[in-house]
Amino acid sequence: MTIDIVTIFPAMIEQPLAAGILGRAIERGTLDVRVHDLRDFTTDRHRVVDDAPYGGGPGMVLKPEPIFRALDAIEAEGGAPLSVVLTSPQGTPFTQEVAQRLSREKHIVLLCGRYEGVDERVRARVGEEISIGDYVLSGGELPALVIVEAVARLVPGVVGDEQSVAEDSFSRGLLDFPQYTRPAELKLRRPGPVDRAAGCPDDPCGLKVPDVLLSGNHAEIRRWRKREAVARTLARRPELLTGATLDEEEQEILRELVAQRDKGVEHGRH
Ligand code: J9Q
Repeated sequence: MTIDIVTIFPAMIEQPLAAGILGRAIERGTLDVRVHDLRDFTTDRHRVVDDAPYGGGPGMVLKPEPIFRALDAIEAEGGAPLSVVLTSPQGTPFTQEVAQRLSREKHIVLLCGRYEGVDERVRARVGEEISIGDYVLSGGELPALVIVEAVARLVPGVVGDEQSVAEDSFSRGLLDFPQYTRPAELKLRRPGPVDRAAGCPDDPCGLKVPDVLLSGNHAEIRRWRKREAVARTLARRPELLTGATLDEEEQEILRELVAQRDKGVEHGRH
């Protein structure tokens, strides 16, 4: 897959992409990411990419011509018409489903917007506008990196273990179950603030790994993990359960947990 990124801050994109799983995929050639400095597509001596908004007001707006020239140059290299994605707060929410759809494209172009805005006429060349969430940022560079990472992970060969990508709990619409590693018991002198959350009767400080995970009983471990994943999703992100794909066992667990919760509500607990 080829991803072109158009930005006024190429260094913000290049450095993070060189590290980790994406860096290796790029080295191997599984993924081709090309970063374009919008200033290289200006024609004036001062390489100006923005200007004051017509109608007045604060801030600067990205000028249209350098963007059109950059997109024309990228299109000329590739030959085929471009799928241009603009990162902006006005965009449709970025979800795993959107990442899956984009990962099936051979070539996408990410255009990094600015907080102050992009000349509206650029949208004639934009196929879709994507927001990664509702918060204020100065520019679309970090959103573009988020999109690249989420999309690239779904491209065959980028992540080592295809199986784990396909089975990822979030792809199924569930939060993950709790994970532990050694040691089986943490011997801390002073219980920390995190400890209250765990609160098992035999382990009030939550510093012991649940016995079931040490039992070697793989059927029971699988059941425990399902219950934890469903319970966490119900408690923290109940709206995810509407679109989740649950197997029979998970549906049964969910019915149990909901019945238990509703019984609690009836008795005045919340
Ligand atoms: C360009 N806040 O925020 C969330 N998704 C995209 C953005 C964004 C922003 C400012 C400029 C993109």
